[in-house]
Amino acid sequence: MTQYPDWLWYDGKFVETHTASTSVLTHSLHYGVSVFEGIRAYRTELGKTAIFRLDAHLRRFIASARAFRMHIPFTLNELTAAHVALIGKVQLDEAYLRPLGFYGAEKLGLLTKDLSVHVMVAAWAWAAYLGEGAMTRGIRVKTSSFARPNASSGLTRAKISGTYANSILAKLEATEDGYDEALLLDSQGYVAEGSGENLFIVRGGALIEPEPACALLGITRETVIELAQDLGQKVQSRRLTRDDVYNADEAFFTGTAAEVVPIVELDRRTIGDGKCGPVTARLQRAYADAVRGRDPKRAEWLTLV
Ligand code: PPE
Repeated sequence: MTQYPDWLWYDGKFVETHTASTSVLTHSLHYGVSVFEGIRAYRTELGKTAIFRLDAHLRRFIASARAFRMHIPFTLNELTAAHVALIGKVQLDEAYLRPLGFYGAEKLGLLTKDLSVHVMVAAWAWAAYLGEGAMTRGIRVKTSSFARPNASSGLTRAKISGTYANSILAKLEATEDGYDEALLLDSQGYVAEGSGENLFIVRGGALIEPEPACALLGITRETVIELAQDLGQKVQSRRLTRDDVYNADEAFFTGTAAEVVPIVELDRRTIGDGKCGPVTARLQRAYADAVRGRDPKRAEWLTLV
């Protein structure tokens, strides 16, 4: 079980975690419309903890809500201050932060008008998302029988809890079949993303991402693209099929929780030589340097606590 710290931030105040609760008639619990983010804070070389790309995450949080016409009753500045203060309150120097915006319990029924909106932020230590050793050894992935919902059946950029019913089905299927993670295709059969990560492949020296038509626009993805370009790496975005991944020289997943994780097998096909490849390793190092304050060019990505 996760050991959550004693305090979280709830509607503008610090509240003791064991008393922070909501009604079973909470609207978001019934219909899955709540917005959330996953953010990491790292101990940096500067001797202080820093939250990585907090501004980008909070802007996506507000945009996810806005797309559902949910009004978050706190400003970007107030949310920023809440995240910074929470890290201090729980006294963690490395943490995963989870803001959640959700509708209250005034009434059920699909119309979300006149419902209150609540925001909570929790922080806890969340180590190796895809298991110990995933970063170095790499992971085994299975193509999911569940497709990622396409752009005509909902909102694909919004980070909404309900969308994760699809991710959970894919993750359950892959892990129960003995794999570490699932790869979801779009409804036409092209590669979309992992259950909680974006995908990249390396082929003939080029870094290629699947055209993100129905995937979440990951902030780690965007970070890795910028870092790759800094290193003089060519980056392309195009439609990818499963066999593009099978026959790639390297493949990896990116995500806030997962970070940069090599994929060494898809559907029992070994990718490259079955080890973390050199481009992946270089980007893992560049990412670690950025989040830990060792890359002066990227200081603007850090919110010091
Ligand atoms: N796709 C999906 C479906 C996704 O959930 C994530 C993040 C990403 C891509 C990568 O996005 P970004 O973190 O902005 O680079 N998944 C979050 C939730 C994980 C969870 O299990 O909960 C995360 O990594 O924090």
